Amino acid sequence: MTDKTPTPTATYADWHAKADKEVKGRDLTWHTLEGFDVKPLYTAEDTQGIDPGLPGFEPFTRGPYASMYTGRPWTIRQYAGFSTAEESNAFYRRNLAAGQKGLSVAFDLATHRGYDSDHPRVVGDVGKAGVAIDTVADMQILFDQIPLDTMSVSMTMNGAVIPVLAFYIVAAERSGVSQDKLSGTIQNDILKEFMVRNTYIYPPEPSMRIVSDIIAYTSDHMPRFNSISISGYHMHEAGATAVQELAFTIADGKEYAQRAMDTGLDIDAFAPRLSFFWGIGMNFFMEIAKMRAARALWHDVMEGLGAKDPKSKMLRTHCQTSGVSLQEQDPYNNVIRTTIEAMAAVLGGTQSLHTNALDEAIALPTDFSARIARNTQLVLEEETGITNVADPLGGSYYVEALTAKLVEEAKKIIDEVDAAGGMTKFVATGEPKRRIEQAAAEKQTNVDRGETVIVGVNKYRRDKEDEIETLDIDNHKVRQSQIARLEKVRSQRDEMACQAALDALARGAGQKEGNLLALAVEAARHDATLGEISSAMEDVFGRYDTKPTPVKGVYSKAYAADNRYQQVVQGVDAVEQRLGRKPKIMIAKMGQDGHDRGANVIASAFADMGFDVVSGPLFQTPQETLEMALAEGVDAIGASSLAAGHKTLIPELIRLLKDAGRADIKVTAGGVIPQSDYQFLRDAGVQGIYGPGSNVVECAADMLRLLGHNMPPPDDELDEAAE
Ligand code: MLC
Ligand code: 5AD
Repeated sequence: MTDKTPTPTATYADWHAKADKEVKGRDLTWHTLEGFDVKPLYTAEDTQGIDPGLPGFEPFTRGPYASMYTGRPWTIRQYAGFSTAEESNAFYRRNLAAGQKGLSVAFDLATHRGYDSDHPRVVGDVGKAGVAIDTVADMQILFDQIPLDTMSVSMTMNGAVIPVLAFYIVAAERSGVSQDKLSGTIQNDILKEFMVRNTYIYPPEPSMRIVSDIIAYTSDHMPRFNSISISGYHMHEAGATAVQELAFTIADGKEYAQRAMDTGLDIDAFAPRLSFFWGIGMNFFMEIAKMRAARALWHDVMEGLGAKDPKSKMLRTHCQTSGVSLQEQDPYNNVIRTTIEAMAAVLGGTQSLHTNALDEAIALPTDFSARIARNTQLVLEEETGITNVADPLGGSYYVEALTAKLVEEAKKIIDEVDAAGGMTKFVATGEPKRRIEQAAAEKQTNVDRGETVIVGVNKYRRDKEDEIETLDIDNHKVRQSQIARLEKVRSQRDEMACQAALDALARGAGQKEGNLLALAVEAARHDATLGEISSAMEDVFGRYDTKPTPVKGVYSKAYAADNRYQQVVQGVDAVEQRLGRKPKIMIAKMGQDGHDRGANVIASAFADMGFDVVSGPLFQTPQETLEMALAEGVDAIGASSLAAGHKTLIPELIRLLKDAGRADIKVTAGGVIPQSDYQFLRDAGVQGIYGPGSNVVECAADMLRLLGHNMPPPDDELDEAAE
């Protein structure tokens, strides 16, 4: 045996020399998107002076609970909601019977943005990307036969957070469960909405008051309820690096805590019920380290704010595997990706987890895809033994060194935010959004150029894809049934009492006194609708709008030496010569879908390639898109849709263009669009459809062809033709 024992005296330098020889001097450093130079080996030298402590003890780097999963596994909490309350309720109950442990409600975009289902702006959105909720009656149906005193329920709601939480409280009350018994979480994280998710309603200041009012109300009346889910997930999905996600999210948390303290609350009265939410992508160890770094950072921030209770300094989190990491092409690969991401979340010590379904890039989950997603967690929990040791990666040289590095880099940004006067002010400068968009564009160029490999997309691509079954929702039917229930509720309520409660809410909003949630609970008891409660506040606060500002220069820099890119640039030049002006395209976002990463990437890239690009604002109606397109004199409109409104909104736009005598304006569609809808859209007049994984340069080449330019096919097609 002894002759096989490695010499304990070998040093890092010895190893380096040996490895160098093996790879003939090739540099093995990995340059991550965070700007880290990850070495090919980590040793005890890299963790000198680092002591991560123990799980359940400050600073909680190794986990919030001492026993972690050895005592209780994480909560399997699948985010879901679609169509009507009846259908979503049935889906929840099927899932709970099959092993899911907690609920998590996805609301439709009409609900998010504070509109009742009968509002003309939301015709394409009702019931599509989540469940439609207009009244307490809907909420009662949503939780029918689900015991709200024992089931923890997360609700992803930020814009219309006041009416939704009020409805939940009143629905529980009507089922005999008082609010002090309710356990769960309301997302209530508005700052990241202004940065990335875009389902805000009111301007930042009144929105921040709403957050504080909810924290105050729940700390008074709902001791088991988490008042907020401070979310990095959406930054991650928008393309943020791990450092950005960490720093901006922890800084958001600090801002909320500060604001709540400013209203006179004691930090230890509310901080134990602040919770977090991370996105978990494919950079396996980075994601694990990110979760550990977050706990250490939050501990320090809360201590800095004067927290005494260890629970106030203990970061608890939900995680969701990454949606953008999943692909339309070869979709069964998504099961593998999700499994790996789920493992990272678990090894990072999450308290609650959603695993995405394999059809993520195409549509909402079916029963089939939801089952596999859920089973991914059940298998991890029950078959692998991962739960039998708390923080099994603690002490790994690499993980500990990465954790420390992430803490160090995130702290720099948090200091910068502090210097700018806190996150509300920093968000208002547009700087975090700009940095995230910059990172997203860089990430996309890496993928387009094949430096970041995505199996089945930019490498090992199949010639022909299998069709998979997807969920389709009959949006008209859902809307009709919602409208019928709205009418019934309105006709049966005590109108005078309802109006009086709404007036009191509006007064509370105007006078900056009274708790808005308490006032809304009263209105909900009198069956005021979600739209009515929202507009009572909107009348005072106003509705907030932002203008998209796509970043410049990322593509032109990354592609400076790329032939195909240069061909497109020359094509754009040629079209410009012919027209006497640059070809002009509008990137349109119609409906209440606020996912703008794709639209921004396309706008940035097309502008870099020489197109004149008009970025339409979020939330347009087809009529507003038409008017803007005509006023701007565009040649084509690229409609970006990620929330399933495409079958309603895009054909409507094309019809309006025809009616206006401008059928010559080309319309293309991009985003999350199932293959099975392609023919429908083509029949409606859509001239190009670009799903996830589309190469942006090829999209531009196609656009030139649509504009009548004789664009050569890409090189790989030429290669194939030659074979
Ligand atoms: C846990 N407990 C333990 C323990 N582990 N007790 C002893 N030993 C252990 N090892 C106890 C806890 O103290 C707690 O009790 C109870 O068990 C539950 O544990 P938890 O850790 O609080 O888990 P959970 O209830 O699941 O809460 C997790 C959470 C919460 C704190 C992160 O905020 C949450 O569920 N968030 C989910 C957010 C979510 O689903 N968001 C979806 C977003 S989708 P007690 O009594 O102390 O409470 C989205 C997409 C989009 O945003 O954009 O639309
Ligand atoms: N049901 C299930 N998952 C959903 N997601 C969004 N809406 C729903 C829904 N109604 C998931 C997707 C998406 C992320 C934001 O949340 O994974 O990428």
